[in-house]
Amino acid sequence: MQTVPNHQVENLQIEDDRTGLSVECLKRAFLDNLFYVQGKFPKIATKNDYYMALAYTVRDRLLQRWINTAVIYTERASRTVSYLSAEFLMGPHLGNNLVNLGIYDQVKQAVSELGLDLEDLLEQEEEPGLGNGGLGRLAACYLDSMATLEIPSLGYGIRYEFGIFDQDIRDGWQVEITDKWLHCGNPWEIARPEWEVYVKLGGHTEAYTDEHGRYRVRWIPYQVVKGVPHDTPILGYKTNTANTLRLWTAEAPESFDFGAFNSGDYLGAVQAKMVSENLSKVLYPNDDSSQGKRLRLAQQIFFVSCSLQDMIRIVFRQNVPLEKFHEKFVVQLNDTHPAIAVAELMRLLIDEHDMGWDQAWSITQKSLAYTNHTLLPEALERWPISLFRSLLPRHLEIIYEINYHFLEEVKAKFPGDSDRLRRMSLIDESGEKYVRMAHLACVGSHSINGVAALHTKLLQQDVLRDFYQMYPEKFNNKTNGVTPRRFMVLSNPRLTNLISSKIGDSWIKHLKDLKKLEAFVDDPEFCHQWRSIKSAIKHDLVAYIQKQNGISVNPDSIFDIQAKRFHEYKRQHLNALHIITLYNRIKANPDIDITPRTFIFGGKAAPGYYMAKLIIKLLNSIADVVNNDPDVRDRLKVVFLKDYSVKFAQRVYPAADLSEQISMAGKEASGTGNMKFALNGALTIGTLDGANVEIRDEVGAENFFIFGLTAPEVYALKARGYRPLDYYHSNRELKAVIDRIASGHFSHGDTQLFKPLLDSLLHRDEYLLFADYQAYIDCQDNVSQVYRDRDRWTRMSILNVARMGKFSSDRSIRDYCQDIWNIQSVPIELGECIQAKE
Ligand code: 7GP
Repeated sequence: MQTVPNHQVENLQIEDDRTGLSVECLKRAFLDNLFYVQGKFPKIATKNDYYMALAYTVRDRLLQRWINTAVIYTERASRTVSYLSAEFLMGPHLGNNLVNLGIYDQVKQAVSELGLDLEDLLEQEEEPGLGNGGLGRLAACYLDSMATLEIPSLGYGIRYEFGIFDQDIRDGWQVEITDKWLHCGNPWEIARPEWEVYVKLGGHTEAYTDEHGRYRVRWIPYQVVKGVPHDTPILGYKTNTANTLRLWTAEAPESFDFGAFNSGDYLGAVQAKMVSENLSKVLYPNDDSSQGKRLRLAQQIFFVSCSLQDMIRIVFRQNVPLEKFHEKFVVQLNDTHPAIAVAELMRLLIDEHDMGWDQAWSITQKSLAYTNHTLLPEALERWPISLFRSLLPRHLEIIYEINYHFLEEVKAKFPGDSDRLRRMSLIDESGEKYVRMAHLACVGSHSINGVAALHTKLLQQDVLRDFYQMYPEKFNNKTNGVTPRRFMVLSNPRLTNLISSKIGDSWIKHLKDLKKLEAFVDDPEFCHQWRSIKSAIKHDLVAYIQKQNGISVNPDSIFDIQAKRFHEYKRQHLNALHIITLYNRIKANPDIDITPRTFIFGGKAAPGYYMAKLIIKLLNSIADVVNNDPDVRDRLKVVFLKDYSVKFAQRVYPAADLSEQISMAGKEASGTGNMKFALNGALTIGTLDGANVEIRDEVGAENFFIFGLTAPEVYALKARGYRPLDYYHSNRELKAVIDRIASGHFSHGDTQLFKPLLDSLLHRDEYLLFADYQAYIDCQDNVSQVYRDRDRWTRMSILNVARMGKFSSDRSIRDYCQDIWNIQSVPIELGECIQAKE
């Protein structure tokens, strides 16, 4: 109910159809939006029309909160977090907004009274897949937590026209299809053309002397691109805070085309427009690897420059002096993709806003903070100097100057250590020259963090060791977390309701409260309910698999799931070796007593990553043989679920019994899927890598299936000289598995198909599958044993959930707020401010 200021009718209370939350009001608003926004009436409306009408109905309710939030932030000039990320993997908005608004049930009832099914409408949403995997999804979880904790924040990124490709599987191979997420329109965003900004690219620089006789540099670009912000409100869970995700689209500045148009060069003018628009055309589909492409660097400077200019606009609008930029904003760099911010903020302050170097440098360092997300050398971004100079000539000059001052500092701290200077320089001069973006990020930030305790330790000891020795005070750990709103309340309502019926619902905002579940672990009735819920969810997935893959699956089998990007270090092929081991045991002894298992895989491979795609082909080939071999008698099933996405993940996590987290120790920075599975009651089989270490510490070693070499053991083995062939020759089961693949058993007799994969394992095995094979098989045998004791398994499952409190993204965000951002919450009251402003 809202008060309408009206001088004739004081204090009249009406329920506004754009804000009211009652079922009647939602129904009216829904039909109104169908009519006036979609331009349809029920008789001819499509499902998509209904989805859009509902989305607009929900958006109206968001807008009320969003505008109130904006007014309060503006009035108070609140300190704000800017989260800069090339990826935001948001997942579908509608369901999440219903949960966070607290109107899921009302809306379900409203649409059902109109003869529609809410689940059906939710299915309609095309998710914005503007990210690859872990890093992009983490950014999305953090936006949810910042809004829930009422922390003023802005997410800044790129509004890619094509997000991550859709994956099809043809003849077992991955095929990529362009993702057209915008083709039905996006009801969640609002364009803000009035806040457009311009970004320069290419050209050259010129020195000049200004009117005060100071040495200055002017940049004459080859091209200018316009950035137009598109804003999406990000609502917190049961708060009035709605923060903003601001994504930039690239356009050609109109004025630029006129010359070409007037001279009759119509196509030339259109060409310039196309070149500009390319900048926000497509997401690079690589996870954990960097390609060094010009367009990618152009995307990075594009969104970073747009975002920093936007922050400066806000600073001025709020009458904050530019010298206090770092008091108004703290800018978190999500890996090195936005690391060019170091040079760009310096350039804006010095060249465009007349600031001196020292002051600009101090502001830059105080504003920026850097999160590293990977230990893989191939993912550390480096740009060839020639490319850098041709696209960003002014930034290169600034980077040289930063480097000069920085190396002076290093010399002062470590006199006479020229090798250290060479290692630490922002410029790699060992062969072709490169700019090292991680070094730039380290030097230009006041904080450097890893994403799990082990990861941060390895950064300090290895990847960023020199920087740790130089600036130990900058380093800190921020273990990742996930939002329980999307990954429990929305995706697993049955378990959510059971838990809340026992311990109340405070855990949704204070995940540590799940601890109270421990009191029920010996309650047979509760354990029974727990198990029947898991079973019901598994039945749903069985139906889905039947429909999607035409495979019939035994719902009582262990649902053993590995869902994540395909990468050799994540070792989906180690999982494959286990499947074939079981298959071989059955072939050797058809009556063997094996605990039935369903192996489920989901995930995409980077289109140019041949080996990852071959692993997908291998899994599908194994599925074909195992699922159809009469000897197997339904004891094993292998299912590859295509086109893994956030929407899809929400369906998969709740159904898992066993979560596969089997990367080679020392390679997975954290992992976040591991947390989502465990939160939904799956047990983990995993190596001591990334956040697995902390998950095991929390849930207790007795509730976790750990195996394999530790990170120090991996280093030691590699240092001694690792010989995979020795394992092959000395391990009978391993040899039989490899020989089975080599024989063409899974490839219709083709002995060449998987040879590249086998050769790589037999002769290099960079990720030590053979070294970990026996430990993995033994551990899996133990899993099968434990699963037979249903009571024990259920108990372990409950304890896993009860002890997951640490892994809420709310906890991560609180840690960032305290240790890095120095920022407090700003609660939002509804109503007062819009009207107060009139
Ligand atoms: C991922 C890491 O691989 C994963 O371990 C971590 O949980 C996640 O980030 C969030 O911190 N990294 C990426 O997705 C990625 O693209 C390259 O890293 C920069």
